[in-house]
Amino acid sequence: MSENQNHNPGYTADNIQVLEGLEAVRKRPAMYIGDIGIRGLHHLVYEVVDNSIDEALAGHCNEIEVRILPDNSISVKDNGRGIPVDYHAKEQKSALEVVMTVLHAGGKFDKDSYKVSGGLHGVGVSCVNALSIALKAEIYRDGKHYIQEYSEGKPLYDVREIGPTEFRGTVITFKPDASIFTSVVYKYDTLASRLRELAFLNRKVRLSIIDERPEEKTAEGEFRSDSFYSEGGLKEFVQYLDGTRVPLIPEPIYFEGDKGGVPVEVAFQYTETYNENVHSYVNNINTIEGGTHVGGFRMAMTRVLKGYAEKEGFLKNVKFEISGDDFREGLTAIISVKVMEPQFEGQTKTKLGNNEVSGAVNALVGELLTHYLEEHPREAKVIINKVILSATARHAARKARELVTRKGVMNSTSLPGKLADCSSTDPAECELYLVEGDSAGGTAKQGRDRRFQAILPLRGKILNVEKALEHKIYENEEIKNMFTGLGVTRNDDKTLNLAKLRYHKIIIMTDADVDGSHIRTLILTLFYRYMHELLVNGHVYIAQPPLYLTKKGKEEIYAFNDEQRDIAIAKLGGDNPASVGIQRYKGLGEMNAEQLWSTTMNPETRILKKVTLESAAEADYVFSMLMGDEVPPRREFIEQNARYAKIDA
Ligand code: 0RA
Repeated sequence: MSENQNHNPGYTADNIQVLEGLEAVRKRPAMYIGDIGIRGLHHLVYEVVDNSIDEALAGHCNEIEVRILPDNSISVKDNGRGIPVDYHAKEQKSALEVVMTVLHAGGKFDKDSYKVSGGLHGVGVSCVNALSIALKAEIYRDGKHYIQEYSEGKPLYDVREIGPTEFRGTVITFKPDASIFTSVVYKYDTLASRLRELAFLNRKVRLSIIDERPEEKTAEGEFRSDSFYSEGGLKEFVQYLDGTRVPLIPEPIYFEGDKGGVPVEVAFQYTETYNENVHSYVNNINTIEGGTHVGGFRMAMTRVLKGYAEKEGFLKNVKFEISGDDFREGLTAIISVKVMEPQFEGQTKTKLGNNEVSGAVNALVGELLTHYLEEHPREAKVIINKVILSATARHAARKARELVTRKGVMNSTSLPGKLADCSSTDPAECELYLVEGDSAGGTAKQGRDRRFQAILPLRGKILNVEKALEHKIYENEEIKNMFTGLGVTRNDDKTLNLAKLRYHKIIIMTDADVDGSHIRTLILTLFYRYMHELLVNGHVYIAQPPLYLTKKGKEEIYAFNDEQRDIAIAKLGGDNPASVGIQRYKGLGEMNAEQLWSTTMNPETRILKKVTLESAAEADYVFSMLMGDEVPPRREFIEQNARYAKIDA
């Protein structure tokens, strides 16, 4: 028996406070974990894994293993020091119990360590505990195996020592409370993507995942599993992102250091492409909206590269101004900083606001890049030539672009002829359906509620913006229609002006076949590269037309997937499934206006999937792969049946 079992947990003021704290989490879970949907559900795992990552950052842990158990419980195991279990007279409970039941108590017992990790909301594992119907903490420490279990955050018993062990570490197993979350089914791909990202961001830590749900087994009958490990960290992250792009210099450039107490890590490389792909992280959190760290990086790149180019005489024959954008065309970069007290701003609270970080990144990248250019004149020349090429192309294209972006169509007040607008002028209630093909567009026009639903049919091929120079995209008829129809324009700094956005819901409606999914990806790629803010602000949705109509006599049931189809057949057919007629919808055109309305457009009954940007880096990788030149990885990706962006129901 250990000391910590001997006390009798009296009903102290402390206990009351703890219960109130956990009750607050259960009453307003969204305030603590963001939301109670599929996203919040996955955040529980990230929160627990982040504690293990902290232990790894402190240098005590190099293996983290996530298991999805058959009942959708999650188990996170690490080989760190183990959460302390010693009894605290003052708190009248073990350190473990404090960590598990007191809000924000995580770092309390380890003042020396630099705790900056922690999920988007940094709320600590006690929130996970409060939102779990069952949680078990197992600690392996000093040769002993300890255990404590909780329900809704409340301990079921004091910490127990249950035997000897050779292992050292922590295992947290929890089952999210189904009365709190709208869904309690985990997505393997979502968790795996995050672990891959964490492996790149925290080099030399192995993060693995295994899915022990029988229904998720692979075709070969095995549990799905992955193990992520990166020796090179950010450098390998950049190489992964540029997997289907052609780099100008074989190795990514990597800088690391500490400036004014801010640890900064940067890796980047230039490729033959035209896009800027700068991804940033603060305390392992993807800052999708950027912020001061990205600002500092850009300033340093522009300042140092420009200075070098001038000093070395590269700009003697360049007769026009080189802009900041020119220094970033074809640039893929990852910026990762650790900030003690991060201020997150912006629509989705993923924009870093701390001003001191701008200076830190600017100074560090400035110094190390200056040094790099001095030592690598050949590479420096390749980079500067690329910048000059970008500037030249931009200069040549400027007239064409100005025509469309300013004086021309993008600023014109007249709406595209093909747009069937709605009567309401309140953007908050207005929806724009982007519909594949004139025929389905016609059906949608008949079926819609014209008060608040507008239809823009898209005809023919949509330009693949991944392979096109910027000015080309403004010359494309369908893309111009989307800009003018939506009422958005691009600012000179490449941000999107949303002030006159005419619809707050933009719904992509394509056929449920290969062509339809291709067109959807083309539209999403356009949004991702040129109307990013629409995705960040959650304006983009994907319509879900039914896949089947099952029918017996007068009774009809629509099915949106194979499982629903089989259920419908069983329901309609009873003992005689063969008596049920099944129509497979290949295209929207096979439905009449009334059917399209009732299945896909009526807000009361339709299913819309919201497109969110959970990880911008992963989206970048997928779009460049799907739309780039290399075919083999794309085929493999489509065969694996994964997706391009996280789509939340
Ligand atoms: C505080 C102090 C110490 C370890 C931890 C926290 C710790 C927390 C978690 C959460 C998941 N895994 C973890 N591993 C360790 C150790 C203090 C010491 O041993 O000196």
